[in-house]
Amino acid sequence: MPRNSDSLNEPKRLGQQPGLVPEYDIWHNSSVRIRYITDLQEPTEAATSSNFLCLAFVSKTGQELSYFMQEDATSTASGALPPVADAEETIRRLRSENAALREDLRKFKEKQDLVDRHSSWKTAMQEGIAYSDGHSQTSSISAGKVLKQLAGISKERMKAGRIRNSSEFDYLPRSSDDEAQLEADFVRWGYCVVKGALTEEQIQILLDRLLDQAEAERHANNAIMTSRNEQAQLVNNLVLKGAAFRDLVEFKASAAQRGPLVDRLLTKIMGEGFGLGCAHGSIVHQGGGLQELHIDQGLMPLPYPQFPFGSLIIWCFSDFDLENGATYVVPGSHRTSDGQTIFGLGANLLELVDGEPGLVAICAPAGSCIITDTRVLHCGGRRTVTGTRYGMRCHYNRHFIRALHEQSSANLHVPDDIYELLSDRLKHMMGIVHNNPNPTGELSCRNATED
Ligand SMILES: O=C(O)CCC(=O)C(=O)O
Ligand SMILES: [Fe+2]
Repeated sequence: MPRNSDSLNEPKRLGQQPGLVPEYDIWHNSSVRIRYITDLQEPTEAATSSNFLCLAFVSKTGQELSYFMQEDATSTASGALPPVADAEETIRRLRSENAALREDLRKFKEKQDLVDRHSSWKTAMQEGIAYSDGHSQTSSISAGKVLKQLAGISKERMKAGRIRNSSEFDYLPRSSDDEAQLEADFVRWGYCVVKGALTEEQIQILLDRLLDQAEAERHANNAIMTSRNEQAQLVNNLVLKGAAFRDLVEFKASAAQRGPLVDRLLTKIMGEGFGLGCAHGSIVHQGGGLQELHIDQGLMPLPYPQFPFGSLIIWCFSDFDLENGATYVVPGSHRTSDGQTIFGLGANLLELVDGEPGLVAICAPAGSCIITDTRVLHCGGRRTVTGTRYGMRCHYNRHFIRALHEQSSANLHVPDDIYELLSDRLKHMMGIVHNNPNPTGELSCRNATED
């Protein structure tokens, strides 16, 4: 679950540049070069201003002309930007980066083919240890490289009006309280929507606490703003921030009337004793919320087994739909009917995004709980109307997996007064249970025998 991915991946709008495209965004990641190794041809036009390179691309069908501005790679987000050398040189550089990425992908594919061929012991032994790249935390075979295919796509599709509401597809999950239906939806589409998971009163209690906490964090100058211009705020580590959140995290019916049902479904997904990855409040104002498409088990090296490592659930305190800022999802991108995980080195993710039903906005009325498979492609969607989308996102992991991001350290720094308030189950979920408060330390018989 990428934290702060809004701020990392969202384009930075730097204002108007006369003589170039009338309005443009600049990606901080490498969407330009990625884009033309996937569905677009090489750049057909180029123009430079003092700071930016503008590239024009024609899609394979020849129908769409898209413009991208690329910030000079050596520039910083703030302060003066150095001039781009010239268009030809930059295109040459992009071409060579493109070639390197193609080579990367070719190697990945080769590796995948090797796995598919059930390589012999001889080849496996010759290849040596290749479970990671030996230095980075996520390894060279992490999901990140595969996901680069999709850089910029959520924004592009959103801007082009190509994302439809899930309610337009009669076969996609609707909010339901029928447990068998919820299971079927989850298996088929990689998510399901629990109807009336929270009563109106329960929403009010959670929302009041969230708003109060969020405002106080802004006043204390330690608010986490995840979209530019303060269009979204993330209130992290909610287990430390209120009894209502703690009760919700452990599915008490007093906090969420259908909490026990959600708990049962999650136990079927991850087995008993699953842990808490993180628990966040998500506040999305108009213009905020957009993330890059991703999966929520991306730190796990590939290839994946036939089950998800966890589940991200979203308690909706407001209505979710395309305009209100719904979660975008590619339904069915998590697995095939015979149980194989789709996400992998050779996967053509763009084909899934462009397929049927493709990328859709999950419609979920306030009070619903969206439960997702960590393998399904999805991202936060932009709220385009006035007002605010409120929700709480909780990520749960299988028992043996460590908590994510700041939660993993927050779990270890629980103030004593809060620790006293935590139930046994919460302590277990957070990985801070004292199963042996008096562990045996270093022992020796030597002194005893000498005496
Ligand atoms: O807030 C949302 O709609 C989705 C957020 C998400 O995907 C994430 O934080 O991993
Ligand atoms: Fe996510």
